Amino acid sequence: MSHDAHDSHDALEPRSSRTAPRICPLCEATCGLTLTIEGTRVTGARGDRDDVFSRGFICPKGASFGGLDADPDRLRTPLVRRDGVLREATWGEAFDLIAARVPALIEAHGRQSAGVVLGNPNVHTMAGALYPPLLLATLRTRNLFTASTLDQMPKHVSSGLLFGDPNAIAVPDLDRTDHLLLLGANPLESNGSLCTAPDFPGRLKALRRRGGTLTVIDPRRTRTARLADRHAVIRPGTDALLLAALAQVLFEEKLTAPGALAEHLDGLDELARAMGDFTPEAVAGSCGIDAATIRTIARELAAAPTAAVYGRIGSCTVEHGTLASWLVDVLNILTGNLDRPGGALFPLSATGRAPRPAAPGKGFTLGRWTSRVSAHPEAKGELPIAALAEEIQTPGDDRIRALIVLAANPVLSAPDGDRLDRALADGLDFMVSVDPYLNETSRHADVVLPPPPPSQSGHFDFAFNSFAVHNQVRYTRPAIPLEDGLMDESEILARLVLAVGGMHGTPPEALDDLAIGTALTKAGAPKELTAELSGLTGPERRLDLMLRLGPYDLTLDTLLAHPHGIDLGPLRSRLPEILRTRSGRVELLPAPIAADLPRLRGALAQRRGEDGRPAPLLLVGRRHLRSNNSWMHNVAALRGGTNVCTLQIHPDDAARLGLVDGAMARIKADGGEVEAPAEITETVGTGVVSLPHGWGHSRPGARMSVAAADPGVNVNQLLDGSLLDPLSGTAVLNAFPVSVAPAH
Ligand SMILES: Nc1nc2c(c(=O)[nH]1)N[C@H]1C(S)=C(S)[C@@H](COP(=O)(O)OP(=O)(O)OC[C@H]3O[C@@H](n4cnc5c(=O)[nH]c(N)nc54)[C@H](O)[C@@H]3O)O[C@H]1N2
Ligand SMILES: Nc1nc2c(c(=O)[nH]1)N[C@H]1C(S)=C(S)[C@@H](COP(=O)(O)OP(=O)(O)OC[C@H]3O[C@@H](n4cnc5c(=O)[nH]c(N)nc54)[C@H](O)[C@@H]3O)O[C@H]1N2
Ligand code: SF4
Ligand SMILES: [Mo]
Repeated sequence: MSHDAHDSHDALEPRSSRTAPRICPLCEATCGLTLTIEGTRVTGARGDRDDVFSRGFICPKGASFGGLDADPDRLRTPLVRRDGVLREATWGEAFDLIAARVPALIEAHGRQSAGVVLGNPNVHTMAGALYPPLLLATLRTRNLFTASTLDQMPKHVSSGLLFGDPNAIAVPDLDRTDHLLLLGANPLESNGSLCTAPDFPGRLKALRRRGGTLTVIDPRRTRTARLADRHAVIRPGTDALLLAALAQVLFEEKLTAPGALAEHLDGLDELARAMGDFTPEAVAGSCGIDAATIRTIARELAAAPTAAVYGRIGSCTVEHGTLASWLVDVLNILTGNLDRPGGALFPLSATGRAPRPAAPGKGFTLGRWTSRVSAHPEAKGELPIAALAEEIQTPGDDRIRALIVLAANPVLSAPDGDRLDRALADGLDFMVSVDPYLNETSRHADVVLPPPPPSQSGHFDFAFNSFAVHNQVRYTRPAIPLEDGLMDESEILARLVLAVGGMHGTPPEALDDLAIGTALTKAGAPKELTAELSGLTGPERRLDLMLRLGPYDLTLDTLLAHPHGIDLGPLRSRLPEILRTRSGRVELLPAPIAADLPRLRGALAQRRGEDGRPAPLLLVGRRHLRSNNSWMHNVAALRGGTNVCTLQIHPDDAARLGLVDGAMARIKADGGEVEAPAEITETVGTGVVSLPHGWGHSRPGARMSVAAADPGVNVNQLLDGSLLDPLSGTAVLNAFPVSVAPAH
């Protein structure tokens, strides 16, 4: 399976080399790669032309797979803190210590004294999909914090409220739509998010080639904006106002046409009334987009044979993130584009829930409990990660004392890293990190458990297949056998669950058997199915079961027989089967949304410079193609060029502030201040500055030598963690006020 005879005639490769397929885990596009392997080393990576989904596409990150895989800074043994110092240890010593400490802390201080942090790479590994649910079921703590509250939680909340299922996320039908209205996303750098589409750039170009149109709403002139028919430069943080105005125009000009959706909708008249105040004229001053343009965008959306509205990071991690996410779907509904080909559809993944008869569900409830210190409401079982430090530092019962961090680096990725850094250093009795690197966060752990490099792990996209623009399924086994001394991440996480749950010493397979038993019972499937499962490992057996219980009647063996994947067809309509609201209908104006609209009306008053004083500069983020969040700055081949931590600023603002290109600028905001070189550019409008995230690799005790040589600064140090989208608990990472001056 790992030897791909098909490619072995490639004349460019030395005789001793072989190739193996590997789905790329480095972003949401999930491209199929063909790795070249010499001995036990990955010496090359190219796009797999036979991959049913990615058809040979690859980006510079995928092409650097070998460099990342072989990074000498990757940890190869567990680290255990003794006498205050992290030292290499055996796996046995590491798990013994966890088993000795965590259950005792929970016994003494109660379940809430254990906290869990889940980072982004969990959605890129099989282990990260299969074991965190078991960890949470074992610990039963309410102190769960994940990267979702730095990212897409607003979308989960709006989907939960509209459709009754926070995971029912409609994706734009990129390959068939006639019109794409894209807000706050830059897929030419990010390769797409909550819209899994290998070669997103190529798919956007194809949209234009077939006569379709692309409108981009972004405060920056991004590479994606440059590809568009229209780029509207929006004032950061005001997408919800713009989207509400688009809805208002549709109602006012009688352009709403929900079509087949109409029979599934509740609250259309109430929605029309709620949008009444948000006329283009009323929002234009706030958004910085004139009323005529707003009307044109609404009319084009209504007139397109099919269209999709799609919003991402820049519309989520802002003050009105949930309202903006809700309005994206509202517009898709009002124009009849939700759930129809060419519009925005709900994918059906091979391990997803098999379609079942439409029936009223339990609905989606927010705020079933609140955080201890600031009483933040939970969303989808999570508390805002911006509140993690205070939950560790504030004395009291239920203070977090033991922290389990899986694939997360919140010291850089969440607001106010300095405070979290202190909390992790001084406030915890015990901390575990599962991470390949000793970095800004894991350096505080008492035990660090390193997963093997990606070439030594199997790959299946449990998460991204359900956000993919085309239904398909692919599985790749480890391309290289697990090296002596390393432990598969699934086994690491299984052993961790057993150790913290007081079952240390139980074989990890027992946990997989338990998960299989539970899944069978839940599905009402016969226990005998267990004996039929194939697979070499627990995770493979669990995958096999999920495929068998899934909607396509597949098995692991079928997948193994198709190393380049199986095409499961274009996206199809899934309403009303997907609805799980109490009414069994799409609830267009849910109560929590209605209750948040007055806050949005309040924002109408905050016009730019209305009081005569210059408006503060607003900071927005940006991503670079050859980077990924906080952990890829250690790959030498991906560094440099435009992948740098600079403050982008418009020439007029730079002149007014006395900043010259390349000179250091000091940026201040509520949470602190940082210094970065100014990059004077017209790609940002006046009044807007941009700093990328994931930088700031200057803390002692980390072991990322390449990253540390050019550390950059942590943009999230500008935030004090108090600015949140209230419905979702998501941190405001974009569109917050800063002051900028030359650094002396
Ligand atoms: N200002 C600002 N801040 C942001 C954002 C922004 O746009 N602006 N974006 C936010 C978003 S969208 C996200 S998702 C978060 C991400 O936030 P995090 O998830 O906290 O950060 P990552 O940098 O993705 O790194 C996660 C950690 O996983 C480790 N890792 C890598 N591969 C593996 C693996 O295979 N297994 C394990 N166990 N660990 C692994 C890395 O070494 C790193 O320590 O950041 C957020 N922060
Ligand atoms: N190369 C690379 N790829 C990545 C990542 C990475 O770090 N690097 N991270 C991955 C992750 S975890 C995620 S979640 C995805 C994110 O994928 P995207 O959502 O495409 O993220 P960004 O590239 O940050 O694009 C966000 C855009 O929003 C704009 N923006 C900022 N504020 C506003 C606003 O108020 N309104 C509007 N309309 N726009 C605004 C910014 O200028 C920026 O162009 O990318 C993933 N892929
Ligand atoms: S686009 Fe994403 S999945 Fe594809 S090669 Fe690049 S990093 Fe990997
Ligand atoms: Mo993300």
